Amino acid sequence: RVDIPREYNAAHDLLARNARRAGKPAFIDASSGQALSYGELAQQAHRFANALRARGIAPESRLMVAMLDTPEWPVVFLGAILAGVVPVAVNTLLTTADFEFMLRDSRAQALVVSRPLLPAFEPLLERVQTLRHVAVAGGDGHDSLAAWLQGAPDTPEVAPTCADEPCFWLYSSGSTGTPKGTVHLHSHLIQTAELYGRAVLGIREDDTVYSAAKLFFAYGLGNSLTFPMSVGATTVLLPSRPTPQDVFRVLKDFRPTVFYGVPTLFAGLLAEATRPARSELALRVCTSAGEALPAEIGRRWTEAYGVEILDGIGSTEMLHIFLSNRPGAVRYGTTGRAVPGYELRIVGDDGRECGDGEIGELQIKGPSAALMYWNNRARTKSTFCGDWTRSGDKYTRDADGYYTYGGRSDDMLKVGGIYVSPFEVEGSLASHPAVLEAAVIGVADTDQLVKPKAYVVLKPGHSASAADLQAHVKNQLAPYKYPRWIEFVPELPKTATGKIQRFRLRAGQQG
Ligand code: 3SK
Repeated sequence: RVDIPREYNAAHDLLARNARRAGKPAFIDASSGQALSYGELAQQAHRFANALRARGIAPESRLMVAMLDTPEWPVVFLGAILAGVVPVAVNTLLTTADFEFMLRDSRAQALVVSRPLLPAFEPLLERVQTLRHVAVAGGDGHDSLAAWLQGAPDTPEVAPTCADEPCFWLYSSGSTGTPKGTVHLHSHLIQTAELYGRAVLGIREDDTVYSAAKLFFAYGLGNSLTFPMSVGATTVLLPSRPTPQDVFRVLKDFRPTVFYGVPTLFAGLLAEATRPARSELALRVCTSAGEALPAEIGRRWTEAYGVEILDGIGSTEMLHIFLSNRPGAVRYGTTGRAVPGYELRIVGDDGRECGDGEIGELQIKGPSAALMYWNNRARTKSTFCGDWTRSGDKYTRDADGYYTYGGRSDDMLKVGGIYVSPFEVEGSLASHPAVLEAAVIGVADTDQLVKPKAYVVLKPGHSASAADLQAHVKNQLAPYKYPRWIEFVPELPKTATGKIQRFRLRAGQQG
């Protein structure tokens, strides 16, 4: 556990650690090649903090950050924290309906939105009355982020925050499709940097890092911002969706030493017809999280590129990885061992702690557990149980302390490392005029990676093709949520009380 003083501001700490590196690139935009130095980052973050003060956006109020990964993202995030304002970073892949929920739930007074994302927010600007200020990143008018920054002094003033007070929020996907505002404290960022970034990953000042997971994910936030800033390393950011070709381009052109991926992406990279040679890359270590890394993908990557993938698991609630493989001690097919500083236990359905080899729910105790879910007392109480946080993931542990993933305790799916609620996809399918009812489960593809599959019952006398239904879902929900396969069935398996038995659909897939 890292000792943190009572009076502590997370952004001030991360910037102060780099005061002597003013000329060193902190963030590089891979699309333009433009770099923001540590000196410029500090100056612009203070400008942003002063711009918030000038607009009367008071400490403890919320600011929504809906931004693509560019060097302006850390300017806004850190600047808000310097001013004591609480940034709420949101998934940019979501829909207007999702953003409306999160704006109303967080009661954010201000929003910084990247220009390409503005159309999704435009219908909300008048409708959500609590939203008073909007700055457009990448815009050029008086409401642009550039204008906010230009009009504010860079006088360094740091809000007198405490280590134990709310610092930022991330929205965690809810099992019903309603996201949960997960409130993190000022002390949490540096805890994850010390416990995982430094002690497991061995992040160093001379590293250049690139994360395919975006900054709005807890995984991406640690990977691209906290860990590199904690030691003065350099981060490469890619604003667009990382296709395998883009990722190889970044790995070749910017030669990161640390690459943080997710299993679906490693599979996609290995499937590329033309891949760079090992000598063209400068990797020393890779990480994977989001969903369990199939052993075969790990082995093939190490064979091709001579570096290990450290498979691990974290959560939005714990902020980063608490269980991970370590360099030199990787066992593919497992998620590794507890990250020192975190305690893990496996609890059976009867509430008793499991022994080695017994399956149960993984629970975590550690210094970066979120304070609560905003506006959601019931889920806060069922997830944060005293010192222990419930993961909802099933695991077994072997005699050497290595943990192996055994599925979810609920029906949630992880698709490309992002949670998808089957209920939300079912709801979208059921809103199609031809659909009577639908059930969604996760099915492994040829790389052993889980994707949504829907079983659909059509209304008598109606017809619809799989493509029609897929297009319908894509239209309503974030694009990664659509069912990759649709099977039309005469009826769904149900209990006597009418509850869908997804476990029977899953069993049908296995057998
Ligand atoms: O999905 C994960 O394993 C993860 C890792 C780090 C931080 C956050 C998450 C959800």
